[in-house]
Amino acid sequence: MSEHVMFASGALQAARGGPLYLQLKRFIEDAIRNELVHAGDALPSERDIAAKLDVSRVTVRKAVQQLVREGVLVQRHGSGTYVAPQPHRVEQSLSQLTSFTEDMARRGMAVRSTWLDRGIYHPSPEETVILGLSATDSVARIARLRISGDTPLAIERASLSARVLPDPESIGTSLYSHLEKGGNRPVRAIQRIRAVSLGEDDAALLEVAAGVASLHIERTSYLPSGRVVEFTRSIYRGDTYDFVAELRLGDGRGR
Ligand code: 16G
Repeated sequence: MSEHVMFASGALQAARGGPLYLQLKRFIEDAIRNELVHAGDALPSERDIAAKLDVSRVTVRKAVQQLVREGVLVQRHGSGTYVAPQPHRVEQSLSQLTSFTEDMARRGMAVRSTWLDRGIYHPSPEETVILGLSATDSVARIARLRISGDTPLAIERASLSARVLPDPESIGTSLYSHLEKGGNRPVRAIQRIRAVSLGEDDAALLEVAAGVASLHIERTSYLPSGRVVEFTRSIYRGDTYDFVAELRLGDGRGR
């Protein structure tokens, strides 16, 4: 790939802004995203990249090392640096209330979960307030690592009133289909999304480096009666998920 247009001189200009090594890092990420280079392709040598782009070898090394840490590139001893297999990106609509299982089924992707926890607990003050529990109520907590194929995509930690989910052991693969059977499937939800960098434990579960960017999502789901049925905190891998919202021109235009 040493003759690859990706590293034509002046190419870095398109990725302007921030320290040079971060510009180069972004530039390589964009090239992978735009399929200018593919999984398994070898990167030119550090010296070639530095010469072509007119940057120092230290800059190239820093960018490459960071991408190796994030799993975007792999280094094979003695043979060079390659583009790592890229996870399949998943799009989730922000206007439909769907479950993880349904999202994946729509894309024909196989899904499985590893249970991290499931049981009945004494609720935290936060769970009591959000789920509208009374002093004597218990809470059902389920925590799962959600996996598609071989790729862990998300960690989901859900709390529900134990009245709604008295036996967390009985959930099969889908929480929502289990709730549906009992007439408790949510019909509406509020979702709050923010960026976080992954702590060590969550990063290990998601098989990425600690500190990489991910999406923290809180979903509060409601029954037709207006009662909260589920409060879930999820961590989605930033490199595998796109959340897509359809926007329409609103009434507040020009006000
Ligand atoms: C989604 C929901 C989660 C819900 C789960 C049920 C987000 C961010 N989260 O992953 O709140 O508990 O679906 O999925 O979308 P399941 O029915 O496959 O267990």
